[in-house]
Amino acid sequence: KQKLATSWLGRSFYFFEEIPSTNSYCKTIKMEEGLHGAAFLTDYQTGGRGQHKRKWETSKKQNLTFSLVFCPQRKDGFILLTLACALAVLEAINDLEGLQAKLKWPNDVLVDSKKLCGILTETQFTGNQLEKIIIGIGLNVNQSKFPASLDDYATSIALEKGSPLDRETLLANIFLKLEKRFHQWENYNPRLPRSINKHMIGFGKWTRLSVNGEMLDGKHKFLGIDGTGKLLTLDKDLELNTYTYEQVRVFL
Ligand code: BTX
Repeated sequence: KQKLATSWLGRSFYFFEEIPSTNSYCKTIKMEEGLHGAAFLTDYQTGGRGQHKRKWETSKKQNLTFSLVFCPQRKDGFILLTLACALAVLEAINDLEGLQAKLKWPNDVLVDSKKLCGILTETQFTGNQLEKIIIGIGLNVNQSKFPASLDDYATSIALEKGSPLDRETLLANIFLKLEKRFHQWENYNPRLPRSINKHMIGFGKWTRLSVNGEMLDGKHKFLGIDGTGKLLTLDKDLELNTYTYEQVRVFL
């Protein structure tokens, strides 16, 4: 088994056999010394949440379901941080032989167009002071069957690889990649958005977008994200456009 080689991330570690949602649990804890980078992992989540009140469903003892809490120096760029975490998960997956994962704007990791991992980032403020960022990660590792509603849409590492794998070793590698990408994010390192764009589905392609719920008729070339995590496009008139995460849906 691979040992945890991080210097701080995941060093505080909390395990729950069963819990409604690790993200919801993290909302209730008070940030203290030593909790920056703490991990909260469960083997069974009964009320897992996705974005916009969607559900995250995961089977017992087969996947990786956890949240990390951060108290960063940096108080902006949370979309970029979410993508940095998705990138770290992708890198750990692509270290496994025979797998080629891709990022899908804004927060998914896919293999063969099927969802392998979802990320839910939540921020908590006291007044206008950022108290913590909670990053919830659900990664399908050894699950071999999905509910009918997700069948065409979800996959797991084991299904893609054809064999199950050790979750602890994978988690240790994810934490290591996460620590490196977190430092890059916190230090505004330009390599981070470049690495994200390199793995982003549809990068450099003409694609359809909707902005503020309205479909744009002209095609836009999808240029990934800029250094702040905003989405960049080039339109037919060669205008460069930047959009925020909330404004845009990308249809690939
Ligand atoms: P999302 O809103 O992008 O994705 C949710 C959608 O994904 C669901 O509506 C469903 O269609 C599909 N889905 C549900 N479960 C799975 C699954 N196991 N595999 C693939 N697709 C699925 C993504 O939100 C963010 C998910 C974060 C989950 C983590 S788990 C730890 C933490 N705690 C918590 O409550 N949420 C986060």
